[in-house]
Amino acid sequence: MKKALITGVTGQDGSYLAELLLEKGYEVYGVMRRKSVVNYGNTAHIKDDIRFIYADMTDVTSLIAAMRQSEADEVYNLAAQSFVATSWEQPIATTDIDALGVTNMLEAIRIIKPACRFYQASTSEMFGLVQEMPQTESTPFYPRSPYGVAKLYGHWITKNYRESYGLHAGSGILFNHESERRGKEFVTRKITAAAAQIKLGAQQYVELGNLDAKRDWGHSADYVRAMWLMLQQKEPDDYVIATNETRTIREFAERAFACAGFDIRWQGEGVNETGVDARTGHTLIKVNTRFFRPAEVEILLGNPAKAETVLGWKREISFSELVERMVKHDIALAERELKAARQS
Ligand code: NAP
Ligand code: G4F
Repeated sequence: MKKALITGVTGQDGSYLAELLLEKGYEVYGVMRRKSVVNYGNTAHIKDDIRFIYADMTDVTSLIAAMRQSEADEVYNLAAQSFVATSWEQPIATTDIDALGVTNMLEAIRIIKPACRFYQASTSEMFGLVQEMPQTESTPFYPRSPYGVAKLYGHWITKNYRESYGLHAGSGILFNHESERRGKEFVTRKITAAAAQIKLGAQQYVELGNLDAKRDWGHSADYVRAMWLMLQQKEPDDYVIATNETRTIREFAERAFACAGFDIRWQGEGVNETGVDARTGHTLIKVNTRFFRPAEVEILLGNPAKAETVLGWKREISFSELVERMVKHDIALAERELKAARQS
């Protein structure tokens, strides 16, 4: 039985990856941070199948202990301060976790079990101010946030440990991927949760930032398969995982609100733009500059040709299915919450 250690197991990707590895018969260990109230996050439904280890990416001794306890054959380093906007508010913590945390994990592997295979969660945010379209493994990087800069360090240190020590270490350069388990501060889930609340009359409208930004969106369940495939290859390497389709935030909102039964029409321009329901005339979307970023990544579009050819990876969940799944999930969740509130 293979043993895997997942950092960030309680997050979106960590939970889908844990499910995948459990299905494949792995013994799954998960790094979890100590909290004042015990919270298994997205792994609550499989918590009895995961062996949790309390550790923190900023504490190398805890990661050495996690390696010693798990004797992992594969480490998936998914832990991060992953919200780009917060990286301007907490640049030092973001750097400690997302940059130095990677070196801490690599050192723990090098000291305890150098034969262990290592996956690093790199990101399309490293392309930032994009230098070519679409982006591939050879596109030059130009990060635009403290998060992107920290992740670029993590990317290069992984490559460096591969070349310096011969570790089986590689990075997945993953473009945005969402799901029913996405954090509610990210724009897709913010929109699908709002569409559900508005449908049930619990909210009037939602405020968003830059509606013109474009993202290449896939589903997390598809993307964790690529992580696993990467560690099954004889040689370690880096791969872009993306859909090769890009859409604006505006388009995502139109599709999500349509799934909830609304028909969005846009009125006004710039900060005065609003999304109005064609049937009722109600304003459902407003722009608030509070959600604008000091430096924006205007467009991301990834070419996953290398992953498709070498790994045999292919995404299975389309954009429209992704949006539909998220909206359906959030409507059901909102209905349960409303029912519980009425009963209490
Ligand atoms: P997520 O839902 O925000 O999960 C992040 C995880 O990291 C959580 O389990 C969190 O634990 C943990 N964590 C944060 N700080 C930690 C620390 N100091 N020590 C230990 N654990 C810590 O993120 P995700 O969307 O699943 O993304 C997974 C990884 O892929 C991240 O590295 C992210 O940067 C990267 N990535 C994501 C995307 C995307 O579109 N989703 C794209 C490219 C790359 P708590 O539960 O305690 O907060
Ligand atoms: O959903 P977002 O916050 O995701 P972002 O910044 O693209 O980062 C995500 O994807 C990265 C991969 O490219 C990951 F590495 C990272 O960990 C994370 O998972 O914002 C997407 C876009 C941005 O351009 C933002 O300015 O949506 C725009 N946006 C417009 N209104 C908004 C909002 N973003 C948020 N979060 N909230 C808004 O109201």
